Order: sequence, then structure tokens, then C-alpha cells
Amino acid sequence: MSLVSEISSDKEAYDELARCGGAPLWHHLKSMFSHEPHSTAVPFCWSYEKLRPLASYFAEHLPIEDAQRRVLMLVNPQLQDPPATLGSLFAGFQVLLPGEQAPAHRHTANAFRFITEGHGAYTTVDGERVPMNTGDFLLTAGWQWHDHYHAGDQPMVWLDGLDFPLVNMLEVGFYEQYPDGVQKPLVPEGLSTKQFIHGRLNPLWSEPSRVNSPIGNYPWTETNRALEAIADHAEGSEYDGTVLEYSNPWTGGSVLPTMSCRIQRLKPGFSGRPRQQTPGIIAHVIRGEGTTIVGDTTLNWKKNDVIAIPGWQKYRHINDSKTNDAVFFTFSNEPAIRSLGFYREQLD
Ligand code: GTQ
Ligand code: FE2
Repeated sequence: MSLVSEISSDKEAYDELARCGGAPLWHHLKSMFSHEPHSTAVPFCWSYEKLRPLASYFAEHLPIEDAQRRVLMLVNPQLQDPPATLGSLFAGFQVLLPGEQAPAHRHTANAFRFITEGHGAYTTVDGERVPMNTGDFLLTAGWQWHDHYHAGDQPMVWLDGLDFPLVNMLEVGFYEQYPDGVQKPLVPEGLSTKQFIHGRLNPLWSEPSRVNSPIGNYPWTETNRALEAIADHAEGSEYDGTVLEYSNPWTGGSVLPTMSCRIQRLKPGFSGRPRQQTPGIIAHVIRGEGTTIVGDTTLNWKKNDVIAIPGWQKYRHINDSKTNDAVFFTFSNEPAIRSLGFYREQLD
């Protein structure tokens, strides 16, 4: 029997191919193998001034028990469903009021928080109470139990960063609710910071036990100390200014295997050269104001705003002020992209 005898036209062949679960690669080659990346995400700036009243509104009208996590997601205009900030990254502003308790859970996705406003809350991560104060950077690595409690007297707002779009892309997402809602402290408060923050003095009595940094909180006092010590003494990068990476004391590398988290300072009058890189970047403005040009889009930002720079789009940062510096907290998927061999950059 001839294998082609029953097919008498191209149309029949294509239809039959589809019925068999096949498709012609030659119709898709261009779209699936583009010359270079074209991100679906667009450059965007989320205005804190506009979002903050909404955080207050929902804090007043939506009980934490109903929300579990009262988070305003920062959704890229081109990534609505499923919602994401950039292709493989998520950011959102979480608000917690005095006395509120966000129940314990855990998930595969790695999370971290950069505290935008407030003090006196803490998050309990695998039995360690980790204090949260403005400017602190906190880690909740994948599959660690975490619940948040606010013991202070003013609202807390922080930026959450998670890699759940990547986790869901890879279809490796697990999630569990903690049976009792609230974890009991198992170790002294802030122990991981006390042990590991010193950087050049690492504890030798325990072996590295996981792939992420063991530090629960990188306090603002330490971050600011580094920024002030360097000030304008170092040249920094012509593209990105002075950039410091929060590091894993066990490896010297990124705090998480999927995401790198950094502090970036643009000195007064900084006008960066353009560059592009495969990982997308999300930046939270800690202080100052300025402009970031991404492709054809101009993003004007000020304190507490969040900007998204999609991967492989040419960007450059400008600090418009001649007298004040500008500081960002940034994160990206660079470690994931590098470890898979997909990192590329182009410097102008
Ligand atoms: O605080 O545990 O923004 O689980 C998204 C998912 C925050 C959290 C988010 C979460 C959390
Ligand atoms: Fe969570």
C-alpha cells in the first residue's frame, strides 16, 4: 500500500496533519525563531503616588482574612493573563495594617520584599521572626513557611518580588497552607542576620544547607553604610552607576538561584550610556527622580515608583538632578538566564 495514495490535495494533507496532532514547522519558523528577542512586555512606570491611595482604600475596606495577602499587583499592560510584571517576574505592593496577621503558607516560588514604608512588622520565615523596617531587604526563599504580622502603629507597605511566572512556565508550582495559620518562633529573632550579615566573617559551625542565601533580612543600615562609604569615590559603571549586589554569604553569588537583587546609585547629573541585556529588570525607586529611556519609551520616575525594563530592549538611565543622587532597588532573572547559558548583553 502506498503511503500517499489517499491524500489528493495540500488542503487534505494539512487537515489530516492537524487531525494527527501535527503541524508544519515551515509555517511557524519565522515567529518561533526570531533574529533576536522581542519581549511581549512593554516598558512601564507604576506611579506610587497613584497606587498608594488605593492601598489605603483596600486596607480599609478589604479585611486581611479575606485577602490573605493584600497585594496590588504591578501588571504589565501587555501581560494581563496570566498577570506578570515582566515575562518571568512579578512585583506587587503589599499593605499590612497594625495588628494584622497574614496567614502562613509556602510555595515553590521564591519571594523577597523591599520595605517601602513603615516599621514594626515582622515576617516569620521557617520559624525565624525577621523584622521589617523601611529600606530593609528580606528573603523568603521557595518552600519556606512564611506569615506576616504587624506589631507597629503605622501602615506598612512593601514591594514583593517573586519568580512565580517562571515557576508556572516550568510547571513546577506547589503550594501549601500552614495548618495553624501562624508559626511559632523556633529560634531567636533575627538570628540569620546576626549570624551571616558580616560578609567577610562567616560561621563555620554549619554547612550550606540550601541553594539560596541564609540571610532573612539585609537591613537598610548595612545597605546605607555601603552606599555612604562608596559615595562618589568609585567611578561605577558608565551604564548603570554604582551597583551593589545583595549576596549569598555561602557563595558570594546572587541571593537566589533565579533572581539577583541589587542596589543601584546614580550620582547627581548621571547620564548613563545605553545598553541592553537579555534579562529584564524591575527597579523600585528608593530616592531621587529621573528618567529612563527604554527603546522609544521615556519613563519619568520619582521616589517609590516602580519601572519595568523588558529584556533585550536598549535602555539608559538619567538622573536629572544636579544636586541629589537617585537610588534604585532592582531585581532581574539574570542568575536563571546565566545558568542556562542564555545571558547576552550589548554595550553601546
Ligand atoms: O507575601 O506571601 O505578592 O505569597 C504574592 C504571593 C506576596 C506573600 C505576593 C505571596 C506573597
Ligand atoms: Fe507567599
